[in-house]
Amino acid sequence: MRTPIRNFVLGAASAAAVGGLVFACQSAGPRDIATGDAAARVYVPPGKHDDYYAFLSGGYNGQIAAYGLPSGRLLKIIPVFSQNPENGYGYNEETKPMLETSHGSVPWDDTHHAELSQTGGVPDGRWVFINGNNTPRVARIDLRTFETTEILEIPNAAGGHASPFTTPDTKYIVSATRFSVPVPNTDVPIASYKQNFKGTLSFIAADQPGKMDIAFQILMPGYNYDLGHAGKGPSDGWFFFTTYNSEQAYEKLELNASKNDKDFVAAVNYRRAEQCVAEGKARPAPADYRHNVLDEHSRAARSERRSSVQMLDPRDCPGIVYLLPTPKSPHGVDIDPTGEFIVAGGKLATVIPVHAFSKMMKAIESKQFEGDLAGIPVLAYSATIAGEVQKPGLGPLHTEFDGKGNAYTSMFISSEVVKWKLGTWEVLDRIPVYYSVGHIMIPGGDSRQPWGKYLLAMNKITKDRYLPTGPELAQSAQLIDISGDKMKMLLDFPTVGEPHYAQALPANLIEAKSVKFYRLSESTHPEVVKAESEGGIRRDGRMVHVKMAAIRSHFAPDNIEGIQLGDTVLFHVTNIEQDWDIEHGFAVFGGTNAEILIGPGETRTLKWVPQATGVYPFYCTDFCSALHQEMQGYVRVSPRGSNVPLAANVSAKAATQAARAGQVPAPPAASSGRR
Ligand code: RUQ
Ligand code: CUA
Repeated sequence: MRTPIRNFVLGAASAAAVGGLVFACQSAGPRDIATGDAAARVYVPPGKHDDYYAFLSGGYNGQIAAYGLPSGRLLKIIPVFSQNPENGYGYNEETKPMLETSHGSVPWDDTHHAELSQTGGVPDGRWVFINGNNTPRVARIDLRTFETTEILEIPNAAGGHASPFTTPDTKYIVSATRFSVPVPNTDVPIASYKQNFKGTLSFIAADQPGKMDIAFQILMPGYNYDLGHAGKGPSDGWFFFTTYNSEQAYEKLELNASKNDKDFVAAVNYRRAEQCVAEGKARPAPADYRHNVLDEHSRAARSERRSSVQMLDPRDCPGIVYLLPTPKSPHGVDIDPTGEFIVAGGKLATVIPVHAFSKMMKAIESKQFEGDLAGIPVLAYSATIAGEVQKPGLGPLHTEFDGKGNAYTSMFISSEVVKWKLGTWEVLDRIPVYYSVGHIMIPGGDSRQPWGKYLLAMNKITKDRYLPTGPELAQSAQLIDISGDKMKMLLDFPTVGEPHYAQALPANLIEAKSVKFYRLSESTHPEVVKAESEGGIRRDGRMVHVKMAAIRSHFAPDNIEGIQLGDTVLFHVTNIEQDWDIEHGFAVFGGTNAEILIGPGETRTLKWVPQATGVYPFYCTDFCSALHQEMQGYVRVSPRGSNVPLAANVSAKAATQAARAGQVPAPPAASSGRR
């Protein structure tokens, strides 16, 4: 029996059982629980690769972080919904359209759930999807390039939390609204919640890159929708969502949304929904949303507006949704690898309830209904429940599976991971985690084929675990060995942002297809330069376009004159290298923008509006070569109406370097009059 080292104060002034769940940490230091050989089990020698890629959501940093496991080494931060000055994502002209929404450009979001694409119910390493929780969006990240290539806004929704979980074939990913809102959203009294507020479940066509769209939406009662997972095996064709706030409270939810003993798992027969749509039972509903795609060849994004969705009311399509009563304010809903068990994490429940899919189907056949809500049949709890895990701990949130008949559930309040057996529901083991664990992740642990060697616990609070960094401390992940009977703590590592869900898979499913550079010969960017001689400058009214090549270790052109105050300058910089990992950066003195980081073979555009006359240096920000510090140039800004001619010259130095490298020195691209 492990000694608890923490106190959790269930402190609510109201004394309501559901009042504030206040975390308290004793000052006594945590005991060393890592086992003797833990270091060797996570040690990846210099020059060796990790066995797994792990993709952790960044929470309120709006990004995804890719780590190697078991080492916990951070490999890359992939910007998704948030601008990233480090590489110019969302700042350069090519990627700005990715952040367009019906509300305008939204340069931030709250990413929650990373979800790998699947084939046959198994992660396949093509894409990882992630949701934006605030302005509901889903994004596709291409795992050949580790970049965000597509974003779809979700209309008729507010807060896309139950998202973007995938069907076993990636035909659909889903997004359910966290907050119910008027659909369509209009000016109504908040007190008319019960009458006017609705939830929606969106099924998003996802298997064609660049073509994500809302396949259909299902109109649901005005509850909060929390999480979801697709069925598989026998339950393939069904999708399960948790709901809470079946009380339909719209104020003081802490209290008012925690009154009912049970809320629901909504079971959706999406094949039936497809039929109803095909039979014309959905109605086109007005919607306003954006679809943003990064073109593979120009590597520039475009944003398009969409204005309608197919909306299905369950009353018009009986048999698409059933409600399974589930204690109490359930959070996660996780389907075991066989597809039979539906595990709900009732965050205020004292047990972990597990529904059986086969029992659910029988209950539907024999109409064991307790009633209906907004035309949706409510099944009897006793008819669907397969078992309850007794005394699992406090605050069960999320469950993952090891593929060997075991389940692992995170306990937020009692800060532990609990291992239990599917079918007998007995608790087999528990391990403390530091502290307040949210999601846990086993590579493939929500799929048909978990690679059940490690479990990663993602913790919300670290308190005394790391060197202090002022009032805000790191969040952390902890790697646990689950290959034996007893769980063994292996490693702690701080994480970026506040991770929620994560996904991981064997590295070989991604490693071999990783793109090394973008082919210059295939670039269709309108301002690409494929050789230094193609650099130049042109004026279009008050807009000046500079086309520039970047190659070790110069820019061509590197001296620019004839810019006037009031001009907007667009630097279109092409990195003409065709070599792995040779990036160049570009930043201009006084620029009110981020830098741009340009991958080999790509073109990125930095917008600059000079504010005063003078001469401004620009330089490469990425230490690319021995002569990186020489990789620079100047822009001259003259008064409005000045007679300094527009000129973009290759300096003598750059010309010599080019000649040495066997390239043709570029002639001055425009009239070369220098003053
Ligand atoms: S949900 S732990 Cu989105 Cu549990 Cu974060
Ligand atoms: Cu290019 Cu430094």
